Amino acid sequence: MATDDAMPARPMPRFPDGFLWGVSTSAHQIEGAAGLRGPSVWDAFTAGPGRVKDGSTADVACDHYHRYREDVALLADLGVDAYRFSVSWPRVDSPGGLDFYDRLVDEVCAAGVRPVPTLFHWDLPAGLDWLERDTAARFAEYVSVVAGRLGDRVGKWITLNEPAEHTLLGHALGVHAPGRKLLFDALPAAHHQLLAHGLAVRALRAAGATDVGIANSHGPTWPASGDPADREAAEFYDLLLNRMFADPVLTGRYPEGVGELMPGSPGEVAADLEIIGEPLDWYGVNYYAPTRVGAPQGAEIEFGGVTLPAELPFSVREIEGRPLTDFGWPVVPEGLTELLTGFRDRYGDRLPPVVITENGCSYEGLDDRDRIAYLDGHVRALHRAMEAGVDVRGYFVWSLLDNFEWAEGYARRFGLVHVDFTTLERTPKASYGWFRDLVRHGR
Ligand code: IFM
Repeated sequence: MATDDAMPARPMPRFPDGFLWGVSTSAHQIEGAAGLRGPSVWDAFTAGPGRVKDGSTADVACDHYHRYREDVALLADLGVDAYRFSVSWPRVDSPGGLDFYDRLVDEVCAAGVRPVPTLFHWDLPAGLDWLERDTAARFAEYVSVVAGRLGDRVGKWITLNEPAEHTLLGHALGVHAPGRKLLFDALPAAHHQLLAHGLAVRALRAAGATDVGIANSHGPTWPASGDPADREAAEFYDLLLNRMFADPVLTGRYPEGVGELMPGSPGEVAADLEIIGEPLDWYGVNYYAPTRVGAPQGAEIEFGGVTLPAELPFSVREIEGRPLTDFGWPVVPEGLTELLTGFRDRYGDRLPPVVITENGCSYEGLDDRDRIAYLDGHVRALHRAMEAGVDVRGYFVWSLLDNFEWAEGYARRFGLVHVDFTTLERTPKASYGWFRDLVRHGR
């Protein structure tokens, strides 16, 4: 717990007019009402023994499906400009499923908040598989249906959330749905999601959308030492987490050596990259922490709740001397400045305006001063990147509500609002009040 003198006291720098302040959630993590939608890969995964640490499921979660009006009232009171939520593909595939998003979008708009839907946040309908190329085409069809229904009220769209995590955790390491442990054979799942992204951009534009982005997770990669073996391992990790997902989207090319590993002939991959590199109106960045990486150590490593196998060509090392969140993630606000200025330097004119689509931390308690200190530090770090010339247009806190934190179950609390998972009562935390003040001031 932070002490009082660790609490932010300095005035917050001013952000430009029109800067978008928001909060984020995702369907599977908050909606519940599992009986009113088809199953997703996450339902099947969660049913397996030992997959979710506290043995919980997302069947009820925050019961947002039934309590969305209460949650939108919390948004309105918070005073945010925008609300990022996700649309559940298995719900849209079920009778009456799209009606829910109709009601939600109406309610959000009536509260004076801009709805920002993400079209895929990991809850793939059961029976579909990102290892199959056809899933990308099916995604584009689903996107057209959603855009046709909500496009009269939704301006800003997000195609995918964090294809890197969905690939690495879900297909390579097996700790998220669908639970595959393919290591590098998971790469087709990455390519097909990226193709789905490009096809979705085209489908959204065909439906009249003019404000389309993606939410990719990124973080600086710090070599464990100046030793060439550590540097090489860190470069490899940077490729895996950052470049493999940013390069194709922003430049229409994979980093050297990666395209050859993707499914299809060189000509087919090149044709896919034309679609994947469809220019975006803005680029979403989810930032939590940097990663310190060294040469492999020939042993399994515990990292952020995940056991990394010994055969990986890198090892993740502790970042020393930093406070840790309850999840064990180091708190490094200046990593956000470094990331954004680094992206600007790496991608130059190809980087459209950036929106921070997620940033946040897991801490227990209602008097969550550690969360305030975390958010305060990161908002200032963001401002420093803007002063250094990076064009950043918005900042979304992850998350509005405590929710189902995937393989961690309900044990990790990221919300500005506490949820009692027995009574489902919502209670704003101290950080909610802090963010409300910031949003007012930032305007
Ligand atoms: O809860 C997740 C979210 O679904 C994706 N980004 C990271 C968050 C915290 O782990």
